[in-house]
Amino acid sequence: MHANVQRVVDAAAALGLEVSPRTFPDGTRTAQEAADAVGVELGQIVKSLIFGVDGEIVLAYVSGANQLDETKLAEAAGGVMCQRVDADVVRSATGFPIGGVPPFGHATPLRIFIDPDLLQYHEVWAAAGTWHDVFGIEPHKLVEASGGAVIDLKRS
Ligand code: 5CA
Repeated sequence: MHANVQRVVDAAAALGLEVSPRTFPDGTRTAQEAADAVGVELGQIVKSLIFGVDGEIVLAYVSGANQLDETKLAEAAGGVMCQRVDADVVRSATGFPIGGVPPFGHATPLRIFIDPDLLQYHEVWAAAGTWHDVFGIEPHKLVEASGGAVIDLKRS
């Protein structure tokens, strides 16, 4: 198992979750690639997106079918300005590369906001730390384990 994946499995265990990542050699770097690899709907893929809100790094879990509305995320976080951050900031805040950022197990504690559209599925799939590894989880477990706030974040 890749060391990043082991970190995700260990972080899950620390949260009381047992996850079984699956490896896809053709890649799961984007939500579409992950959906195609696993054979699920695009909406079932959890995008773990990092943004800066008034200088605070925050994390949003967004359904693969949706685009994040930066104004909504700023409001959800109680801030004003929301901006995308660059790959180095993603790496330092989470410990993982863009395209492999998992929903938990990060290098720094991050406030988390969750797209409610993820809750309509029995199972969703999230990155497990690399461009090739993902795991399935019941969305309500993801909400409970992450302590994230479920709040509308999607661009309409
Ligand atoms: N492994 C897949 C499915 S779980 C995955 O991680 N998808 S993702 O959507 O969560 O991660 C890719 C996301 O990173 C893109 O949707 C995009 O929003 C973001 N991204 C891509 N390039 C950059 C960049 N240069 N800086 C910041 N964010 C980026």
